[in-house]
Amino acid sequence: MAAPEDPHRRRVGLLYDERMCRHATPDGEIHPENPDRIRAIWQKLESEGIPLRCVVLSAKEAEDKYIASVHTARHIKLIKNISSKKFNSQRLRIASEFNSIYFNKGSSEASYLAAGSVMEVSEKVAKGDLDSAIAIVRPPGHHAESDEAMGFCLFNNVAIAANFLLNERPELGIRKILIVDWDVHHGNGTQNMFYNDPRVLFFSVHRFDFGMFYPASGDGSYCMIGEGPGAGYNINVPWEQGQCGDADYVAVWDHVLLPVAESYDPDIILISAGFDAAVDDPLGGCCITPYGYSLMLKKLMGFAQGKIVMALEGGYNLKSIADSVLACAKVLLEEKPLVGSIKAQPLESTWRVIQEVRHELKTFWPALSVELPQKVLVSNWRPCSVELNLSSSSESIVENDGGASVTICATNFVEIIEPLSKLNIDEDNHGKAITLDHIATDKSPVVLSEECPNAQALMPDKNVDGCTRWRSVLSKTEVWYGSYGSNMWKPGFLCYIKGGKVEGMNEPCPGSQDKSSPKGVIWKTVPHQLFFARSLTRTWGKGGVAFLHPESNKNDKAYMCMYRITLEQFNDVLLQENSLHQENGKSQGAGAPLLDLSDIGVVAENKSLPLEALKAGWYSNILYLGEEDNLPILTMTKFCRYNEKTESKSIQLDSSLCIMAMYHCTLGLMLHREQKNAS
Ligand code: X5A
Ligand code: ZN
Repeated sequence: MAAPEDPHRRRVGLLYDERMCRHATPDGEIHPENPDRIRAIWQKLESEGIPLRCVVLSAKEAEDKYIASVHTARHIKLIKNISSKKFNSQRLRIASEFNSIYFNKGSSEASYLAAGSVMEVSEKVAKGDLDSAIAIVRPPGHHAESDEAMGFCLFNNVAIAANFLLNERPELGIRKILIVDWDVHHGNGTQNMFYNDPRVLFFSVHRFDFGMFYPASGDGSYCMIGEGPGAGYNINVPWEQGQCGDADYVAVWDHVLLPVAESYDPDIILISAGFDAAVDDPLGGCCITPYGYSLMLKKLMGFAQGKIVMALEGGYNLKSIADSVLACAKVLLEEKPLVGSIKAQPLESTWRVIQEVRHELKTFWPALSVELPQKVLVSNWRPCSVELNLSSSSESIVENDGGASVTICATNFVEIIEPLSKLNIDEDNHGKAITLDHIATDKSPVVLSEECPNAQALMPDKNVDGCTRWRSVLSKTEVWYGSYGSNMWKPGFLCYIKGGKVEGMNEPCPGSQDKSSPKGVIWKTVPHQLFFARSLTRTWGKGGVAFLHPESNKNDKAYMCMYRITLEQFNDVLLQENSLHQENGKSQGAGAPLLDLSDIGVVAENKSLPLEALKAGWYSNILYLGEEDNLPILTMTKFCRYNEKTESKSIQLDSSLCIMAMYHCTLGLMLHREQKNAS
């Protein structure tokens, strides 16, 4: 006999409808976003007896007038008609005009059902007929823009439901909606639809990889905070890399999302619940466990009186998504307390991202302006290790970095090697420092300072007054120092300003004489190629040494972090980068600056300025990379010539260095630190 109905039992809505499986690739091609996704979830829930404990609902098609609150008439017309006979011959071509979209005869119906289903459960939760709900829908929605299908998404299901509650059901008292988008991809569509609207707080945590991860635009950056009345009501947490897992997400919940939710005090929470950040997902490269998802969900149940709607977005590993949704269903049912534990610590980059986001939004959300305790920041992170695989197949870069590895195809590879093999190091002292011998064996490592006879000459340290004078003049001019390679990593770069050493450095840097912090930090791409040589440096020990190709090329792209510092500090960085500081106890940069005020005009005009005095250094060539806030962007690289003909003495690059360069460009990781860890 069935137990009497427990009056305290949570009423959890569960919506699934087989008709949403009819949206599929037209000729049965394999695709990650396929009908088995929702089938696998439903089967799993059934096998665990979940539907028996929930209120099971079936799907309803959304009405056009509600869809029209976020989509254009043109877009609605397209999705409505795309499955009809008269489009049979055009479907393929039309789909190909969109980014990552397919259509078939079932697409129209499935998209109307997905949108209508999320509306349906949202209304029931808003009313209080249900405590919470899970809508197991497809196609997903969060990439869909008002006039454009993209990223496997046709209608923006969650946005349609949010607008429906706000505009069509005012009597339900839903005035403020928190949308939490934990799909591994940025919810660009949803962001855009509510960018000016303070009634919807859109929060998305996603892989960004410095703009390289799908949908690969700047929209997912933490700078996108909303506009007009919506300013402060759009929050992006952009991961710098894959490998993020439970610890990283929970850190973001504790230090960004929950403090904001607390003061926003939403009336309902809609979760754009993609499960492609789950462990083993083929696209995401992250590693949230089912326990991690349950914790993230549990922590949200303290808001909006527990009114939570989960709408499926992405998630492409059938087992992972089924296990994750099951864990979430159990949380909503609140039958048993959570059991589990978080295995790892957050990544180092997670704290950097959290601090960036908090800094960006603290004027809107005072709870974010409290400084995070240093103890949390320094003790609570793990370094990550990177593994590189070279594939000779014709696949392109695999989107998934598998948590730690990247596969790069052989054709890309040639494209990288070819131009670099024509880049000639001048036949001076240490072109040999990056020839194949050293790269391949590391047998006779070259310690730069030993090869740098000018170092002594440069350090007369007689004229203390003269020194003080140029320093005081140059301290009044600011420039952007464009950092790449390991210097992009702020704690690493700060060693050149503040002094000291970070993990991976062989010996401490003296720092700049003026130790004040950079006045600004911005990320930017420049049309230059980044390349690597491997050797041994005094400062960094064994590992890859990054250089920027001195000539720009519009097809190249290198990620750089710009630090706003004084020209005096730039000179001190220049000295340290060329290992010319504090030789034999002498103080640095005495008589005259290496780069004076008048040189800035010269370098701006010629784009580059090789410094004779530093000829023997690794970074003797000053590059001008444009302007930001009317200040020049300067960096330093190796002095090399571009020569189509000469074969000898050109930079010898082996495959691992090319992959390092490409990997770095892609992910902005601190490669030589990893290398050191590995060796
Ligand atoms: C909903 C979702 C991913 C699109 C990836 C396209 N879309 N390469 O996860
Ligand atoms: Zn996704």
